[in-house]
Amino acid sequence: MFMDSCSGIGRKVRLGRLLKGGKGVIFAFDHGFEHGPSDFTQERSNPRKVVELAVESGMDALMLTRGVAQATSDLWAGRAPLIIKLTGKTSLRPPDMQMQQYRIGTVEDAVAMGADGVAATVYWGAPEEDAMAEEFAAIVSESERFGIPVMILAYPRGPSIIDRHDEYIVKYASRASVEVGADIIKTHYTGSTESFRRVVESVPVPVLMSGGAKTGDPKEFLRIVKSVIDAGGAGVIVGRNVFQSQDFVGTAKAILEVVHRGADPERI
Ligand code: FBP
Repeated sequence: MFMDSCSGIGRKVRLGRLLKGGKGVIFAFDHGFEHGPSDFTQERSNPRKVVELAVESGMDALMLTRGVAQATSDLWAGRAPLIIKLTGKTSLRPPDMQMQQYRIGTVEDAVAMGADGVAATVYWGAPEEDAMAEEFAAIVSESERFGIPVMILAYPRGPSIIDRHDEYIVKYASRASVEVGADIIKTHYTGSTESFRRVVESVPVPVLMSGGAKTGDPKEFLRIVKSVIDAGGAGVIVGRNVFQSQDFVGTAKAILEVVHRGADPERI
């Protein structure tokens, strides 16, 4: 028997904190950077209010940018594991530059802050795919030194991507994500339990669904979450469907029930 490397052990320990029992509901909250004020009501415009609600509702982990993590550390430290999003882009950029994410943080700073994971987006299919995949591979290499898992936001997007939710496209993006070293995949729902199961089964790492824009009917979102779990998915990484809900804590707790206890959305 060979002993595992220190960083291999660190990666397993941290992964276990993010996905308890292999499942998780991770609160995505990088929208202040990615989308800007249009995503928030005035009442929820201050990130401290939102982070406090996310922690209070028992989210398994928070995905934040470095600056928001620093400004809210008194709220999450010791209460919820942290993932630092290391890439981003604002919606203020010109339309022809919307398909490129760039670096906004380092693995070293994330580790210094006590993070259990780092994350970065790759728009598979974008003209700038090469730069993002190269950046992602560099993050994976940096993470090796620190034993911290790397999550990919695997988003098919580009002139040849007609349907971002198409099974073949999501499967390809997921496989490409494994090829560049992702430990956890966050990607789009493919529309049915059967098709999402085929995506999950095609890769050797946990796959979580990306939340997406808020659904009109909150029950509908819970049904999709249930479908992801039934498909063998490891959970969801959700932002707007929770922080744009009037009942933030109730919505978050309902999602947690479905993911961790397999609750029936019709009975919640
Ligand atoms: P949502 O659940 O709100 O979709 O959050 C997930 C997320 O990936 C965020 O991390 C990110 O800011 C946003 O979606 C990006 O969405 P889009 O690429 O559609 O603008």
